Amino acid sequence: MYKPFLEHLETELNRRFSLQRRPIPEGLELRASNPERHPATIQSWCYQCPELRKVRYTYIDAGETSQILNSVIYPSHHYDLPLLGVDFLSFGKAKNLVVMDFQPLFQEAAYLEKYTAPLKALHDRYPDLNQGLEMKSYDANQYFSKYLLFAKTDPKTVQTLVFEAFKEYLQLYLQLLDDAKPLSNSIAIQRVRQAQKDYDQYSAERDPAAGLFKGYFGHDWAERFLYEFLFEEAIPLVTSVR
Ligand code: BLA
Repeated sequence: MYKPFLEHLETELNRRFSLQRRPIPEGLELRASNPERHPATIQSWCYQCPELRKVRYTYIDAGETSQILNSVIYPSHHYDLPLLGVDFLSFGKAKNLVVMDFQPLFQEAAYLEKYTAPLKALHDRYPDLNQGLEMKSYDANQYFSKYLLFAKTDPKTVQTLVFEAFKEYLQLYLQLLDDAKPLSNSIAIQRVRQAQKDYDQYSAERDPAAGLFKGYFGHDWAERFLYEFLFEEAIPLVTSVR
């Protein structure tokens, strides 16, 4: 379902950057579930280059049951740009959830104006992908912009409209990155570093995928995947004292 998206992302990134592999901790790069229970594989890729500190994407293939593409681009700490967040999920034919945003590191008006206002025109061209859905796990006012794509849709729309929107959002994001001037002030750089770290902590604690990872791949693997790969700067909360 989302393989063409993954291929497009890979092609565009490789066209613009000289990406180097960024190591994925042992055992987390590829994993298969117990095929007798619910067959699924999860595979991840991770890269870096001078402009991008961490580019990661993950594909879950559970055949007809679920197809998921999740990706986050973290720019270098020298750029205060939003992160690019992508979460495309299909469960059977019936449930297709697509989310994509320039995820702001800060919520100050001037920052939002600078980095998310350019998205508005694009956003407004995809009314069918902006359904004003309510978020249950996340707070829409933290690390999300007003111009995200957030929709429940059908497989046909995924292959057409969502794919178009994905390409355009990615293109605009890479354009913003091209135009960005690196920060030189060490306090400003430190602030970006902290904000990216806070994003990891926030996301690890709220990720609605945790249950899905546990169901397919087991509790221990799921915890490692969340805290050692997806959101490696997050510190696990102590959830039980024995
Ligand atoms: C929702 N994302 C979800 C859900 C799952 C995932 C299982 C719940 C779907 C449901 O409602 O049944 C899946 N999340 C994943 C996977 C990974 C992950 C597979 O991190 C990692 C491999 N989520 C993101 C990013 C964005 C994002 C980068 O990881 C930003 C675009 C958004 N996901 C997002 C939102 C929801 C969601 C807004 C809806 C949750 C809500 O209602 O609060």
